[in-house]
Amino acid sequence: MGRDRYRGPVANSVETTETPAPEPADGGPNRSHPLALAPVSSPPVSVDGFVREFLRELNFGQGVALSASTVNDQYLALARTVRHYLMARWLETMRRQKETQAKGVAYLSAEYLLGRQLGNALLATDLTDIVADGLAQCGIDIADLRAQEVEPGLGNGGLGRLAACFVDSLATMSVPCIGYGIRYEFGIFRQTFVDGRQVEQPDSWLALGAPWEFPHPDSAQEVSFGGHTETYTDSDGAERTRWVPAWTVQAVPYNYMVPGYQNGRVNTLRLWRSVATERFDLRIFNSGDYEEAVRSQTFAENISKVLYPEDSTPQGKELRLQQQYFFVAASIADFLEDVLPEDFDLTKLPERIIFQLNDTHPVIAVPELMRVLVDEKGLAWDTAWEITKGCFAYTCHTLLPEALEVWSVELLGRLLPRHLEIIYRINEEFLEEVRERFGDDELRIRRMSIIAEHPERSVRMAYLATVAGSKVNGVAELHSQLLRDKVLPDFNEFYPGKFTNVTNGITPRRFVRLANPGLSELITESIGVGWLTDLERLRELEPFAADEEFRARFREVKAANKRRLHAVLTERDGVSVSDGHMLDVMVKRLHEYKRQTLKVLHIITQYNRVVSGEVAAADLTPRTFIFGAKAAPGYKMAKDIIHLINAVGSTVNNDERLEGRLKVIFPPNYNVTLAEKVIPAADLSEQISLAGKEASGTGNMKFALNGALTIGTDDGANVEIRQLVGDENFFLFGMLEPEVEALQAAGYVPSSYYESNPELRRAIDAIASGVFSGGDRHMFDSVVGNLLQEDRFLALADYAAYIEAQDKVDAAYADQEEWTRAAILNVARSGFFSSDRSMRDYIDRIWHTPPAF
Ligand code: 26V
Repeated sequence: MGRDRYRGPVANSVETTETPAPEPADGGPNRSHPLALAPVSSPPVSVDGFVREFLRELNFGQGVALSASTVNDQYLALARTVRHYLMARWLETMRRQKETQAKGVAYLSAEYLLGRQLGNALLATDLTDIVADGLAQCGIDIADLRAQEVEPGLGNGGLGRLAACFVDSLATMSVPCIGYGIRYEFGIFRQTFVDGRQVEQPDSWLALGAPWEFPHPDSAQEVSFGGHTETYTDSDGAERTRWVPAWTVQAVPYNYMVPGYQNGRVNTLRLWRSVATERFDLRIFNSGDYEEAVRSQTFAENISKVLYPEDSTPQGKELRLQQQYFFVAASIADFLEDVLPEDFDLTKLPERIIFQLNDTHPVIAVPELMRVLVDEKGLAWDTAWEITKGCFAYTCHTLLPEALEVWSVELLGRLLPRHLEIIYRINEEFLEEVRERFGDDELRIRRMSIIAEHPERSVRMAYLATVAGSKVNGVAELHSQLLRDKVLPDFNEFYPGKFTNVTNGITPRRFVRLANPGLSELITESIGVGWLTDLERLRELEPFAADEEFRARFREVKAANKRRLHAVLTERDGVSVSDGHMLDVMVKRLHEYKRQTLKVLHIITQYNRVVSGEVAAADLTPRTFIFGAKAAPGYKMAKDIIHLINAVGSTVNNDERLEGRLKVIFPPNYNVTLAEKVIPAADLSEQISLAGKEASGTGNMKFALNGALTIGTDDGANVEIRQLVGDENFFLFGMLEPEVEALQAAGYVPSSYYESNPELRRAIDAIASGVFSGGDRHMFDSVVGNLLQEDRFLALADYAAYIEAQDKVDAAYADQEEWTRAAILNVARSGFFSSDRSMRDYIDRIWHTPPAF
């Protein structure tokens, strides 16, 4: 399959080219040709040099003259030109990695929410100004080309964006990393609203061209499914097992550059696409059954067709398990066969690689590595298990019990029969160890078994990951503690030292430097360069909080960011951001535990205060509320809440009694691109999940680093944000996690809060009486009924505290000098939340992968 690789000298300095090797006798490519050995050169770094390269790409790559080119032609040509500037670094990174075989990370993630690539590539190469100048000479505004890029939305939310931040940080810190994942043809759906209700459209992110990817169909891996297993005796007389699969697909790798920030390193993200195997197809084609052959092709290509848009409730869908196995099997084979040298001693594998499991989605990699080592490489089970345990670590991203993945034994056995056998054996040996330690404590055995018996026999993927992983981490202090104490306490007792915390982080390159150039410039002017790769240096901004002139400039940056957002939203959705308003923002997936309804109740409360005459409109702090949220297409309550938000918005926005002092904006299709415009403009960050439910949150960090103040519960990373920025610079409200538990244990009755709090009652009554639905009293029955009867996430119990905190926000905002001081301190004290720091924690405590060069 064209797998032969270049096997000539590895050095590619010009000196080695003085005595060129002779032409190969067979007339094949002369791989020792001096020009082939010379380092790939970057295009000249000058405006003229850039223009030449750009026009060459436009003419020869895109096949159009400048005068005839569309914006998309220009964007594609620009993207390809910019990637030329990264190419030499990429090839050099690969060459050195091959040479040194330094230990690296293989990040296994079903999702990467990358965001647009162009701006990041320009930043990494420090070419932004040259390119802008060169394009201007061609009569092109770089902003128009940036706007042309469709972001690859290959993730749902926090977990996918985290993966993207992590690979950025590893490249910037010169740590060897290969990110493995799936090249979905359709990423997260495009959200539109029809009469205020969410309607999903396919995300055709590839339709206009994909200039950042490098397909390598010749390096495809085969991935098999189904069939049965057989035992046989090998030539040494040993009893062995082989898997006889029923069908096979090809996994084609698509490589993406992951450039470090101006450090000469470019790591690789390798996403797999499924296509039908030639062999399989040909057999059927030759048998004359054309239709069946086409069907099988479609079937194979389905695997990487679409990202599952659920982000909390696993549906146990067969295609999803196929996706999971597809990408990890391809990745492990790729690593063992194509990345490692041929003669590699597999017992040394843990010294060379750590496979990081991003949640349970890739956990089927554990039995897959065992299968490869035992069945294919012929290692003894115990040897293979020792290797496997040294090669995996597991990150858990949730606390919701319903989000913990399980796969029915029936499905797993049908799709991956050999893997099920391996899981059974791992479980058997694990439970044996548990028995040795605790005796025949059957209750404990049942609790800890990787195989659950009820409601149907199934495999608990989090348990499998915990047993196999060298470390298990949560994503914020509180989350990790709850993971140890509440979710996996038996395992914590059984494996002392295995559990650890790594608090999440975000990349300051994208979320400060690119998203907020105004603030970045102000920071650099004040504390100098260097903070972007050493974010704790933001501490040096602290004294500036007391400087009136600095505060004025900081406010001007915020105001400019609001104007920029206004321009974006006007162009995108035809809505305007009112001047002089506080910008109060809640952007995240729509989920009941995140409590968007609480935010809605606050808006309605303010509305009612004016409409009832209790508060004069003129006395309201002018606020614009911005929501951004996608609901999983099958999550009815989440979609009903979206409908409610839009309905409240249109009522509030059109009620003249408010004199324009409250405004609700809900731009559809919130994504990374929009986040980069919304977050820098925000004054107030809404982080109001029920305590104990949000594992970490990462939006919360982005807001703090961009100078918004947080109103939040004691949940996830909010806890650490508040500790760092100081109580006085954070609006804390709501029950603490133990109080939540106590209330639930005592029997929570939401209606009692409704009965006893007149303002809450009035807000809910307004929904129920049709104020926001043109008099229709039933439009929002589901939401109202749910709040009054169930309210699983205790929104009503936290309502009073929330409103009180919001009133404090209004009072605080009235003093702009004090507010600005607090905002500056939020920036100065949030350097901890750089994903560079997260990476350092993983490296020191879990991976042991030092920087390579
Ligand atoms: C979970 C599932 C469950 C099975 C069905 C499909 C599916 C797809 C994605 C996910 C991931 C949801 C988990 C997630 O995104 N967790 C978030 O991770 C963030 C990064 O650690 C963290 O900040 C958020 O608090 C956490 O909700």
